[in-house]
This record gives sequence, C-alpha cells and structure tokens, in this order.
Amino acid sequence: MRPLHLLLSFALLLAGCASQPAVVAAAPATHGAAHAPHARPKMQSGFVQVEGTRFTIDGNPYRFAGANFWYGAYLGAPDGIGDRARLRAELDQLKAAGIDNLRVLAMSEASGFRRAVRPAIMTAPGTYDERLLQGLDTLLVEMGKRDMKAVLYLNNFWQWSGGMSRYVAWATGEPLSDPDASGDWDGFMQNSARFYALPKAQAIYRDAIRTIVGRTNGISGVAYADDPTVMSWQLANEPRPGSAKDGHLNLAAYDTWIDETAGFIHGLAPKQLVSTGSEGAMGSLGDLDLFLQAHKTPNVDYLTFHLWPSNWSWIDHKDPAARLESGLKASLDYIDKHIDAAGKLGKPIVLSEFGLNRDGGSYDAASGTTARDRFYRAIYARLLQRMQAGDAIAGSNFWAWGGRGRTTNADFMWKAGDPFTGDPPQEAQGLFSLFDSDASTLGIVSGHARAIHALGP
Ligand code: IFL
Repeated sequence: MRPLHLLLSFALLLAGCASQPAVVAAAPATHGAAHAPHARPKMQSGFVQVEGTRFTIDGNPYRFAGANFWYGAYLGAPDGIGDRARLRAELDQLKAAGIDNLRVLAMSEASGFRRAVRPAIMTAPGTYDERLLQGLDTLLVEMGKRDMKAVLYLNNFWQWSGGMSRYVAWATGEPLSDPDASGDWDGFMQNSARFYALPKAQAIYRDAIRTIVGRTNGISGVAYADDPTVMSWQLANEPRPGSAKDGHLNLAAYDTWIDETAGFIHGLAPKQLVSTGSEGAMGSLGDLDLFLQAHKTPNVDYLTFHLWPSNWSWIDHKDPAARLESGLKASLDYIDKHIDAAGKLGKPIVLSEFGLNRDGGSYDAASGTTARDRFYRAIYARLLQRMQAGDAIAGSNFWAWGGRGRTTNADFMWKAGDPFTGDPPQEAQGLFSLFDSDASTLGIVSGHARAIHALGP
C-alpha cells in the first residue's frame, strides 16, 4: 500500500545498499490525502511496515502469533492496581512460547457502568490517571526488552472500559445507557454509534489520542511515536456502525470517522501503523462490502477481523463439542473470505481476536479444553496454509491471555480489585481465557508460532 516505500527499497537495492545502516533516508508517507501532509519519517530499525499485503521489519517479513492482553497496562501500574512481578513473569512465559505480539487496551473512561473495569485511565474528559499511564510505560518497556510488538486500542465500542457510549453521555449530558442494566443491546449499539458524529465527543477522544500517542515514556524517555515496540494504533475495539437493524443510518459518519481519525493518528505517529479494530463483516452489518468500503482509505494501513463462533451462535457456548464441525466450517469460510477480500484491497489482514469456550462451557481453569484445542488447531492450520500460499494474512491474536489470573467469586464475575484475566469485567472470568495452566492450548499456539517463524521470505 505504500508504493513509494517500495520504490525506495528498490532504489536502495539497485544502488547495492543491502548493507545500509538501519537508519536510512526518509520515505515519504502516503497517508492522509485529505489531510495536511505529514512530516517525512526516517525508516528506523524495528518499525513494522506494510509492503503490499505483508508486514516487514527492516525489510524482513514479520508474521506473528499473538495474544490479546487487554489489561497489560493495568498490570504495569504501581501496586494497588498492578502487579509488575506478574507482568514480567507472564511476558517471559509468552515470549518463551513464541508469542511476540500483544493487543492491549490503551484508554478507558470512568463511567459508572456496572461491568466496566475500574479504575479508568480517563477519570473525566481531559483528565488521566497517571498511575495507569505509568502502567503503559512499564508494559512497553518490558515488551521492548523482549522484542515484542504492541497493538494499542484507543477506545471501545463496548461498555467494559467505558467506551464510546461514555463519550456520548459526556458530550450530550444525557444519562448513560447501560446495557447490563437494561438488556437493550440494539439501543446501546445505536447510542454508541452517535459518538462518530458528535463534535464534542470527538474533541474529548482526540485529546485522549493526543495524550497517549503523544506521550513520552517516563521510564525510557522515548516518545511513544518513536518507539518501534508500538506496531499499530487501533481506533477502537470492535467499532461498529451501530446495530444490525439501524446501523446503516450511521454508515457515512462511521466511514468518515475512520478516515479522519486514522489520518489524525498518522499525523502524530508517522512511523507507526494505524488499524481500525474492526471485527470484519460481522461488525459491519454482516456485509463484507461495507467492511471493505470503510477500510479503503489510505489512512488505514491494514485490515483486522475477529472470529467468535459461539457468540455468533455457530457453536454452543455451553457445549462447544456439539456443533463443533459445522461451526468450524463456517469459521474457516469466514477466514477465507476475509483473507481474499484483503488481497483484493491490496492490504495485509490480521485475525485480531478468536476464541472458544472450555469444555461444557465451564469457566474453571481446571476444566478441559478439548473442543477449544481442536478449534485453535484448525484455525492456525488454515492461517498457516494461507501464509504459505503468500496470501494477505499476516498474523493473529488469540483471545485472550489469562495468565495466572483466577477468580474466587462464586459467580465468576469480576469485582474491582480482583486479579485480571483475559475476560474483561462484562464476562465470566474464565469464559475465553487461556490460563498459564492450559498446557495443551499453549503448546498449540507455540507450535503455530514456530511454524510461521520458520516460513521464509
Ligand atoms: O470480551 C469480548 C470483547 O469485548 C471483544 N470481543 C469478544 C470478546 C469475547 O466475547 O472485543
């Protein structure tokens, strides 16, 4: 997607510059046709770049087996919120398994939602909790030491971190619409989607973006925008145009928001990539064309999609073995369609979330994972096969790393002060977490990491 980068690489090759130092001449940015031209970034060693339908780092392919680790910045916060010893130990464990890419929540908003994480990074519009920003500093430093890459999302369509509907309430002065209290998910989604077109909500959001993307790490002294540990800034977790029923009303505002926000982030961080955080067709009113339409802009460097067969009723939550084969078939088909579509658009794509329940729908870390293991194996096999074929799939992040987090609550629901697991507070702790004791699943992830790292250029 960045032809000028390719031209530059080609020119260097012709000039016999294969042994150029890692920091080489500036490459013009190609984003932001509709925005002020960006400063010309230096190509520095270690930044993930897009070349055609793949990622590279310093000219070498970058393919990854990653994890979702939404609470990484929380673990990095000082005592009272975080657990830095746990963070370091688990990063070591992940790295040893070959997992070198983590998708992390980088902004949360204080909301009063029943099932949102507490404390929040943004305590009120324009005010941030320095302890959690230090948590993000710590996480990035620790990941950098281990040569891992971070994908940082800057908002959430859902309520579990505050998210878009919190911005809507701030902007309008209206009461919060809490779906865990009302059960009205369609209404919640339509209300969240008002965020895209509310100038006041956008002003608060852009302040949050400036605060995070424009931050200088207090430990390393390195500006976040100059840190090759950050692979990509993601606009939000699972942004949708709205509900399946009425979301089409917000499509124009949604597409404009994606284009303009991505351009804004590129202006702040020209060396790093920008992605949307979309689920793909299932988060685009079930329509692959709408997904592609939203991702056409040159301000979006690559595509993302998510795969949730039990959330989408292709497989049973309480008995994942029962319809596993038909659910797998639908899942593999969903994967293929998205990889093909990304190839047509000429951008890489990442499966940024996928997960399945434990056997019998249990949340208990001691319960079995037979169906889940079969699911992980099948998904990874298809991703590997498509990578081997040179297709547009570039990596994946399973959902989600639960590490040593365990709940002792009888209802398995999270309460402020509890240890964090891979399941955010709106869901049972253990629903989709891959715990540090899940040796068979971890072995499958690790085997996939080895296989894709062994692929040649
Ligand atoms: O916890 C959910 C999260 O909000 C997400 N996607 C699906 C997860 C599991 O239901 O981003």
